[in-house]
Amino acid sequence: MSAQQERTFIALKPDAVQRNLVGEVIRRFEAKGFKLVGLKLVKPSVETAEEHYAEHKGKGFYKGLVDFITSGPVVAMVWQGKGVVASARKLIGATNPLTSEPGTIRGDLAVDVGRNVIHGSDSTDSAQREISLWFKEGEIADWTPVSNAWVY
Ligand code: RTP
Ligand code: MG
Repeated sequence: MSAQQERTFIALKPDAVQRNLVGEVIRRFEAKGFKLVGLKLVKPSVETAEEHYAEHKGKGFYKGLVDFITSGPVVAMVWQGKGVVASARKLIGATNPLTSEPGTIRGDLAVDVGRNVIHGSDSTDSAQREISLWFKEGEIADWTPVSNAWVY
């Protein structure tokens, strides 16, 4: 796999959909230079949400988190590009939007830790796990830009 083929899983949470922030967030990823290779609107099942956030099982916020993420449609996406996993986390900002830097998605667009607009995989291993949890193989389409010469 070349560096440019690294992939991450991004989900716009139900608050992002309700607040009409879908275009704004996608714009930031496109403008950065990453490539959209998977995209769908889904209302997650409790099973998917629980598996997605399995690392947080047993924590005080777990049930509220699963309830929130299953409360309405989310925009599930796969983005591809060099260093996309770590870079997406930087674009997204810290978990608590009150401490996320201005200029980040959460820093610019959110206030509450339980309504922080977006999820991004925290490692390449998590990305692989989450992409296969949310997407079937045929739902991801790599494509070749007419020219990448001004990004890479
Ligand atoms: P995410 O997984 O959603 O991308 O967020 P993250 O990596 O920045 O943060 P993580 O520690 O994985 O937490 C997952 C989500 O749980 C909610 N949370 N609430 N009340 C709390 O103290 C608390 N801590 C975490 C947040 O919505 C967070 O995005
Ligand atoms: Mg996380």
